[in-house]
Amino acid sequence: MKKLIALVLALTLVLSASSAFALTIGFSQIGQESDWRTANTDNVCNAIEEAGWELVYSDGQQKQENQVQALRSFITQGVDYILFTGVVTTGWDEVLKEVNEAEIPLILLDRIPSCVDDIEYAAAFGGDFVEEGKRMVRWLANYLEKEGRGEEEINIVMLEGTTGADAQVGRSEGILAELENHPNMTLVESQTGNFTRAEGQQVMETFLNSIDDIDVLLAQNDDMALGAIEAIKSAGLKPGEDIIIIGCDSVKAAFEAIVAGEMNCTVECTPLYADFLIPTIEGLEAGETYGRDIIHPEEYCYDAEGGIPYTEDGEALSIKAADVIDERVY
Ligand code: GYE
Repeated sequence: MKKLIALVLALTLVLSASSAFALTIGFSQIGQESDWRTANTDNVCNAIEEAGWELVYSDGQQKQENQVQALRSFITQGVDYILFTGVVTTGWDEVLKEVNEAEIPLILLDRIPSCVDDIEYAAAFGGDFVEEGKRMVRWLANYLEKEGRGEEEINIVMLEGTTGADAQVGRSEGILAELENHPNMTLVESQTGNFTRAEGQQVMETFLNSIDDIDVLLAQNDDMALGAIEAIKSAGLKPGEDIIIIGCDSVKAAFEAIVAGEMNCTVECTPLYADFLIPTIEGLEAGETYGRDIIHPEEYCYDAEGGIPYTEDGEALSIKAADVIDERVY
């Protein structure tokens, strides 16, 4: 009997030593292109560590092949869960099927892959990118109306996100769809700025050099808008006055630009997924299921004065950025 107890004790020690953590979570992140991404990485990674789970983090550095490699290494390591957001929408079918075959629960967040209907996943959380694009144009139309410029011919330039990224595809779709309702608005030029400040600035410089009369900049994220602000200043123009600037994400730096009068609006896309993610993993551990719906967090729209409608029903009104800037942590 004593021998048996000793054996059980030894075995328990070996087992607990080999799994010091209750769970191991592999997180394949896209890269570090924007303030949004930094906030998202910090929020998710800190929450996993605070939950007492082991985090295996991989930064894909904007390369699909790096992310494919990371996913395969998560399978080899036998992690308990995989968190995944893909740099582009296409080309994930094979590797995500491998994840399914390995029976590792997959949680999709942020950018959803286009093969979503053909794979198994335990839960999915992402931005409503088409709606965000529509909000950018709805806010613009209602703002121009309020300024007495509702009938004016308006020239728009657009900075797009990383080509083929869910957030770029969706926001472009929403923006173009909503522009159809406003024949006085013309999209004169649109190019990618890869969701970064540096490229936002560069591309805006080329826009300013080649287009005479730019009324509005639609930037598919705030970082590109902030880069473009520098280009507009260098060209001797006043950002936020000579050119109306609308961004997306609602990061603190955009609120600061709005308060400084250099940016006009930012449509929210939250990077804070931890409050969904941690309870979901705990729920899955307890045997709960979450269905196939992609859950979109509730999001708002911020500007200098507040009070501008941006939803289809016209009921939600923009919030004054100065009123919330202190609460924004990213
Ligand atoms: O808007 C942008 C980031 O996928 C929603 O990626 C995300 C986007 C976000 O680089 O700033």
